[in-house]
Amino acid sequence: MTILILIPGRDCRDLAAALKKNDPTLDIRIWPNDGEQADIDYIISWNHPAGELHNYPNLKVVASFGAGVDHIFNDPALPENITITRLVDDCLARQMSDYVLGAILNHRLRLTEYREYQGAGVWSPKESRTGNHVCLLGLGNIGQEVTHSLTAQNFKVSGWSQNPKNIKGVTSFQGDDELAKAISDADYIVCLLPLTPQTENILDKTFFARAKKGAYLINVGRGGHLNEDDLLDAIYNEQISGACLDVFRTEPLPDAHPFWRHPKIYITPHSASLTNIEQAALQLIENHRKMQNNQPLSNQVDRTQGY
Ligand code: NDP
Ligand code: OXD
Repeated sequence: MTILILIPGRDCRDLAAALKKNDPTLDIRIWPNDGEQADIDYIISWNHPAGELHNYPNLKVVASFGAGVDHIFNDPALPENITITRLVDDCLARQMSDYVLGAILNHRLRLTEYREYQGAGVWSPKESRTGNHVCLLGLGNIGQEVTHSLTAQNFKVSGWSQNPKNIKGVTSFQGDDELAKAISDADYIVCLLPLTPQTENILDKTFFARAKKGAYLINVGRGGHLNEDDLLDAIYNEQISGACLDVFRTEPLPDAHPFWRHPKIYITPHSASLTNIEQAALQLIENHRKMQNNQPLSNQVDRTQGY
């Protein structure tokens, strides 16, 4: 009964220590120092190398070290008979609420514009933007928390998901047929979808053409949701007034990428909401215990839906 932390490129000693703090009896290994591979039945993964999971003949559970699981489904050799779980926690959702509110207010109050004026020594007051309608694509654990913080700030909020939702103060739209209606009147569009074959490239030229002229895009879902060239065209044509992007097709964003220096694109380094080690350790240990006791695991991912 051994846990393997399989997160390439990250120093995982803090996570191992947090897991141990909760259960000192655990055998925890950090990839690539995995020892006897047959011991390992529970893997904590973020971007594991494709095919790697087949090295562990007794693997039962792969736990994502984040809310998203697209990095796990990216592996074309994902073993069939394993359970996949993800992190669902209030801490992630609250950070994301702050980020989305901050991105909206930054645009609304023209704070980035004023920072540029400051650099040029320009004194030029302007009216704040008045747009007040936010549409959230994705009303899951994180999306719902974001709607609460926005309705509390008196934004008009609508949302789009697969299944109907009944969230106080939120107009809910469902399914592909209602996407155009969901976004047509929104001043701010926030993508908080999981990346799946159904949602890949959803933010493309057809989508932008259906949005309200001058809408502002906030993408905190995944880079694969966005057709980057279509966004650049939509901003150039003033169909979209600008974008705040936290996630990208290639991360880190390559040096020569046009987003780095675009005056209407604000970027952050996939930091909208970062996994809190202590919170994550609690959930991971709890699920590990459930696995040992043959109980159903929390926050299981539906493999047919991909999220
Ligand atoms: P959930 O699985 O809880 O929610 C996903 C939501 O998307 C649900 O409302 C679901 O609908 C909806 N959805 C999925 N597929 C479709 C579709 N084809 N059409 C319409 N709606 C769809 O995920 P979380 O809220 O926990 O996280 C969402 C995503 O946020 C993560 O997958 C990750 O990519 C991203 N994320 C980004 C972070 C960052 O720092 N940038 C941090 C954390 C997460 P329904 O409710 O009907 O099932
Ligand atoms: C996540 C993320 O999915 O940080 O948790 O992107």
